[in-house]
Amino acid sequence: MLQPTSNGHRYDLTSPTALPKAGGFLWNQKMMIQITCRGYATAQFMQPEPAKYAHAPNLEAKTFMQPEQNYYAHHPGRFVYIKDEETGDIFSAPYEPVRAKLDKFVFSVGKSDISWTVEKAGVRVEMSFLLPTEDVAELWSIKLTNISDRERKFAVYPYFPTGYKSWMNQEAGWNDNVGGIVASGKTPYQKAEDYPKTKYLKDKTYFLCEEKPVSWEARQEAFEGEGGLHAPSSLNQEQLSNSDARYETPTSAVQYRITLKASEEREFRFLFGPAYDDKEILHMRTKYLNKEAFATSSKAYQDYIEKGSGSLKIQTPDKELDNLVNNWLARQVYYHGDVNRLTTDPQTRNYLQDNMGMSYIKTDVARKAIITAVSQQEENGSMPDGILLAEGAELKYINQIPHTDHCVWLPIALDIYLNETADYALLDEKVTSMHGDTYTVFERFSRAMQWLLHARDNRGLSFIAQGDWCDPMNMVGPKGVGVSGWLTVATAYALKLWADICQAAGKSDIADTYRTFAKEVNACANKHLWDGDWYARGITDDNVTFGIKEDVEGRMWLNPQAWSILGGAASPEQIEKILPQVDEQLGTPYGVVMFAPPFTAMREDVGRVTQKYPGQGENGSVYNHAGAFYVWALYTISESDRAYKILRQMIPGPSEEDYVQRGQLPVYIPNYYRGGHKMFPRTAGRSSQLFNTGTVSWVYRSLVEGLCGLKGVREGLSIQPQLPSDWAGMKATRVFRGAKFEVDIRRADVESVKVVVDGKVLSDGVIKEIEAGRTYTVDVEIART
Ligand code: CEZ
Repeated sequence: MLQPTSNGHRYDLTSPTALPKAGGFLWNQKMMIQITCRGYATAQFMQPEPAKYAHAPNLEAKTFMQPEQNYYAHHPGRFVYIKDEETGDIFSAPYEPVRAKLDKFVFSVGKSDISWTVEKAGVRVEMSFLLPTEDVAELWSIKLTNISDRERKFAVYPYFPTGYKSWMNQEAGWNDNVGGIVASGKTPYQKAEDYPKTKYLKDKTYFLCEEKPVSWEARQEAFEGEGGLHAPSSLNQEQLSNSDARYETPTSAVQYRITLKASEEREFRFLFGPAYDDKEILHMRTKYLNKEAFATSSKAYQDYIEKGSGSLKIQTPDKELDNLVNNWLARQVYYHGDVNRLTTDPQTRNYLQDNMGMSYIKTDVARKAIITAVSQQEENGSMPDGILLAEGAELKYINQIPHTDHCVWLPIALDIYLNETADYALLDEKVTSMHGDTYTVFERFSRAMQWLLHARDNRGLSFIAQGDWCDPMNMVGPKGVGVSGWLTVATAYALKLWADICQAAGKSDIADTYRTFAKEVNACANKHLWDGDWYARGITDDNVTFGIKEDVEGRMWLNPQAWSILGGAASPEQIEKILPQVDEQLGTPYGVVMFAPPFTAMREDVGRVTQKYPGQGENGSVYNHAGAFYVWALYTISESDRAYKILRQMIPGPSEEDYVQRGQLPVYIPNYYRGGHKMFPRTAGRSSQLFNTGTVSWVYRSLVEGLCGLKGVREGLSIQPQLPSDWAGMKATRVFRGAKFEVDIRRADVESVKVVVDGKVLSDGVIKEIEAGRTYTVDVEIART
């Protein structure tokens, strides 16, 4: 049903019904498209705010990318109907909308293209598409092959619905000038001052045909008739009716009539995308709509995706892990750092973490992001809720709600950047902020740490306001009194990291100061938040401690545990108590849940998180981002078996049963899998299908610096692998500071890690004076278990 092919470079799914929502995604810096095996698609492009060029046939709500989106017959998608002109039988590829039983179905997700091969009644349909590197458009090819042994006649109807464009103005029709169907609309607005913002938007959607069709349909109703999408009436006629849409729901369907001898094939090419006017459409046509341009674009897009292939390749006893790491994970990290989740105001914590991952992919992008972030630091040292990335961008959605954790992510992102580059000169760079003040990067970080220290109550615990990392935890501290247990221990972690950075930068006095602060904060956490076997999640405005033994719902939360390990609040004795509690209370077959048990009713002193569906999103799902923090925390205390187990649970498969339950292809890690496995076993483990998640930066880090133990330090590359105890060895290729390290890790009769580089034993396990361009052979021996 689901197989990796060509060394894990692709995944092939051979059923359209087993994992109906499974899909893949492609992106470039201007757009993103997610498409399911059955042909449903969600595409967005930036102008500069995210917009769509294919919609549902009804008025849609505008929102950020949401998990667990449902599909339905009229959902936007990319389809082709095929009619046998002799029998009148129809089916559609890839599967929707007809849902006919197919003789063969292969949905094949590649890194830089997505394709299908569908066979039915003696005809093979191959559909594939890719994106150009620079422009917003989809390059589609649809190929038919007669696989029967006689001549056949087919009518072929690509159907790319454009949907409801606007309640102010919409129309569509064939446009001979550009050679395709063009749907037009006007982005609706009401305030006169918004007119200039909408004036130059790309409000047209084009569906261009390389070869002129015999007929077309631009009006959704005319296309469907009484038959509906499963058997459109217009397909019963010899030709489509060439109807245009006049303030009616537009669509794009065209018809070809072809005769194919046995084994004969015929390929069609199309271009689908948004544009401002006919001139732009024509330009796109000339630039892309021919065989050569498709081939050139395909090569260019492959190169573009290749640039994000990351700094680690592994060969381990776990082939599925290898596939994810070697082919897919860096790609997902790259996506985050490359397009910032297609927003113009990414949440500050997301922006910093997405770029923390980018340090392993494109260090210059990460560097720039750190500067961009601190250039928006508030005058009091705090960080805003979102980072504005485009001219005229505004803080929207969740960024209008005050969260208090954003400063924490600064030293985390910087730490990784410095590990990878040793670019300590960054600290001395002067940055003038949008508010006009000028400080060095170093000073800005210190100011952010000071703000974190300041934003605490008289018990020394960190205020939560209307949220911390957990967005919907909005009612713990709206009065300005409630505190976050997680943020308190996270503050200590941030201070500790900052102290380490100060130390490495040669400022040991300052380092000592921040170390002392971290200790102080940890002492406060231990005094007020330790509940005997784990840390509480917070204390509300009304002084109620929650996330404790007495709580029936939301009893134990993962984040305070993970971060108390990271930040040093938890002593070895406390850690010994915490870990089995996490195993027992939060462990599930699909990973570790964010807290348990999930809430079944509103808790007004905790907030919106308790109103989410039990086991969904932050209400106790296997929220992989939180799981990833924990995995990294486990690696920092050499809990390699526990770390590996949880990391591994983030990847769907490899058993068929697990794939079906999660419903997702192992080509990315989703933001969550449903929790509540005791309450709702039927839905537990189900993937959110949302590939926007801070998880991947942490997972990548955990693999590079934890599992493989190939961590950058100021002087070079430190080597300290942490293999699961039942692995005899593994191989890794690590790209670091321009050099390549071929690492072979094996168990041997050694007490501690023994590192041999190009034949010489290293005394401290750190490879120093790295020469860019050189390939190092590294033999590592680790103790047997
Ligand atoms: O967003 C994520 C945020 O992007 O939720 C995380 C948070 O740390 C990330 O910064 C945990 O709360 O507001 C909400 O209820 C939602 O839960 C979203 O904001 C959530 C979405 O899953 C992202 O699409």
